[in-house]
Amino acid sequence: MAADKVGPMAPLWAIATSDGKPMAEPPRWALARDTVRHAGEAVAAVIAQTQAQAQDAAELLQVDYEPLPAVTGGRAAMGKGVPQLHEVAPGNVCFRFARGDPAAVQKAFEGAAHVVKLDLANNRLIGAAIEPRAVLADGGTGKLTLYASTQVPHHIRRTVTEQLGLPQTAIRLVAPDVGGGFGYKGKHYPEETIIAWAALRLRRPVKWVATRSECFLSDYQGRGHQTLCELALDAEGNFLALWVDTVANIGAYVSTFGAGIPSAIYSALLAGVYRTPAIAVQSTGVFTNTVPTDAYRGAGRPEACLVLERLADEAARVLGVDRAEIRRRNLVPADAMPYKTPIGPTYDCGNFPKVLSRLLEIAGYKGFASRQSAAARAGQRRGFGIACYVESSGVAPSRMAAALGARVGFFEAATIRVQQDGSVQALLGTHNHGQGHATTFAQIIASRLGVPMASVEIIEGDTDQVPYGSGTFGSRSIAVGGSALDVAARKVIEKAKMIAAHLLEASAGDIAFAGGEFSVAGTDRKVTWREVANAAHRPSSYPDIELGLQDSAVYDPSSFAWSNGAHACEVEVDCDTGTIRVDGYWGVDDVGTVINPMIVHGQIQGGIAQGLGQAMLERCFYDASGQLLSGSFMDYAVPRAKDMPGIVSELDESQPCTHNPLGAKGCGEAGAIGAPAAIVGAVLDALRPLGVNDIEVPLTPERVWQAICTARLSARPSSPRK
Ligand code: MCN
Repeated sequence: MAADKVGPMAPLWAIATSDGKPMAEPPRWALARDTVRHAGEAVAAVIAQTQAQAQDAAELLQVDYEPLPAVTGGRAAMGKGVPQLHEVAPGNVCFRFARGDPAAVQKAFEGAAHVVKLDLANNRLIGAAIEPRAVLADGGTGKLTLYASTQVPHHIRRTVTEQLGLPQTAIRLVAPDVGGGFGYKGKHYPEETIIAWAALRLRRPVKWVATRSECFLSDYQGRGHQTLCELALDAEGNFLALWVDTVANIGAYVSTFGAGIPSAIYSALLAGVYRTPAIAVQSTGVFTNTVPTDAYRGAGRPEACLVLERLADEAARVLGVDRAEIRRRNLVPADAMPYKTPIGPTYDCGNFPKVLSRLLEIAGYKGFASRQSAAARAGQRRGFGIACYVESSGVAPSRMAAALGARVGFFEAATIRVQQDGSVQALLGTHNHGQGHATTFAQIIASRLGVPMASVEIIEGDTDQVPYGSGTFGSRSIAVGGSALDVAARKVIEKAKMIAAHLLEASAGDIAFAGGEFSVAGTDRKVTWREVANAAHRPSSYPDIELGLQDSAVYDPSSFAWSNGAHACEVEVDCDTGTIRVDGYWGVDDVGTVINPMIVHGQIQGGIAQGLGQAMLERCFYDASGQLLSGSFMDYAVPRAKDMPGIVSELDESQPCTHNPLGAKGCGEAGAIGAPAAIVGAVLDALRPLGVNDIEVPLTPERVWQAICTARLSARPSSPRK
């Protein structure tokens, strides 16, 4: 590959550091050269006719490794005398990112009646989609078709062709059903380049499918923060200022969006739903001998939510105020919208107090105290947790993203092609991998064009068919892709009206369109959608109108779509074993106008399952030498059906997004954002009477049991022997 001058893997997001310097961007090759920096970094590719042959051949490879010292923890990697991963990154620092107003924060802290502090870990997670990653490159004798399990086909075509020194037109990238992605399949991987290069070299198809073990070792992981945070409050419990210092363990290299998540995306969310007048955050991206981290469902938002909600609970504890009440006091009121946060973004709409009130109502918060006492009388520990969140869905306004270092535009393109029989093909640059786009996008077309849903075909995931696209991540498909589709549909209707006007011998301005029929206003003269589509394809009678019926739109949002919500859960903790039973889970989510409630509920439920996994079960763990100890499902516990509570989920549609034509805000990550904080809050609430005020996530039975034992031991009267 070096001889063929295959280029390095370039990240698509480069953060400007707080001292104005570019972030450290050490070269990363598809196959390691000289130094291997994390377990799972590929050193060789073996190509054979069968998998068995390839495995036999791989076993013949002899790699002379000289073991080097490793560092795997984010904070540890910043210490003195630790191994340095890259010459270009002294102290293993990739970037130092700062945002907000530290002077205002300092002043507020000086005058505060109370300050609460926490040191919080946000556990590293492994994506674990049902199907592993796979790549197949075909057509080495002509144009290469690269089938890849990616969420971002156009971005991957661009990065692979850039590396191979080819024009983008030399590769057709097709991403069919990919078996789940959760963000980590939305990034560029070495195998995409290696397989494409090998197929071009060998002039025959080459295929690679990861084993589950390879997935554990080499799929990009998520989260991995360690955060010191402090909240200043006045005597009445009003938030005055927030200070956050996060170390983000970004792994051995900067992956595709790996630098943007713990900096630009995470920091923008630190106002949350609250009116905190002064906020300052610094986030340091640190290289370690672990697989790179990147977006994983929520990507920066669950991390911000956990910081804010844990601080809110801690403030309630210290001030002796009810946890719902302290939140109520500090929520941004609905009449303050549009609300400019002190950390940058402006929320266009949202009624946070209404959402929280409704949540507490459906979760029966008023009756919780008596449920808790009844449980205590029976020797059980019961707790209730609350988490409020905002989500910057609809990633991203290209101008904002560019200012924050993104190297790609995040706009979306949609094309609508009407066939002669009136059936419709819609091509979108988004990518469906479990979100139900074929249903919801068809609903949008059907409602706009008045055609049956069954006659609509949604085409995504093929760079030769779809003109451009940013793909699917950041809960962007409805807010950005759906909006592009809406704009394209309006253009198509305008053209169809001209054809209808011709057929009805009227002027286009007099044509009304409703229910799939075009009529001349004030008359009973009408033509159907099908007749217009047919006429558009019969080249005879209307010289002024371009034939055919299709149009395209490019939509670049002017802002994020600010989804928000409040989640609650009730748990019972078994103090003898440390096991947690989640007895109830409630969510009220504002995702703006809902296109398909069943899909939205499903998305929220899936997100909650992942949030529960983060809170209670999942822990990606490397030992000090850099070996991954959680390298299989025997060591890494994802939630199973029996772990899931029944979920009561309500949608509040009273606050449609004001700047996109659908009024829709994203929902794909909502559950994963609120659930960890709600569950951790509930468990700590259950254990506070025992003196347990903190447990590191995930709250595994062992950790919970140890925290209980430690609290009990320290609560014992001191020994008479002393
Ligand atoms: N929707 C709706 N009305 C709304 C909002 C959304 O009907 N107001 C519908 C949309 O039309 C779409 C679905 O809900 O069918 C999700 O839309 P959206 O919130 O825009 O999210 P995306 O489609 O962009 O999906 C991305 C999001 C992310 S970031 C991750 S990670 C994730 C997720 O979706 N990964 C998933 N959901 C997943 N679901 C499955 N099954 N598998 C994954 O890998």
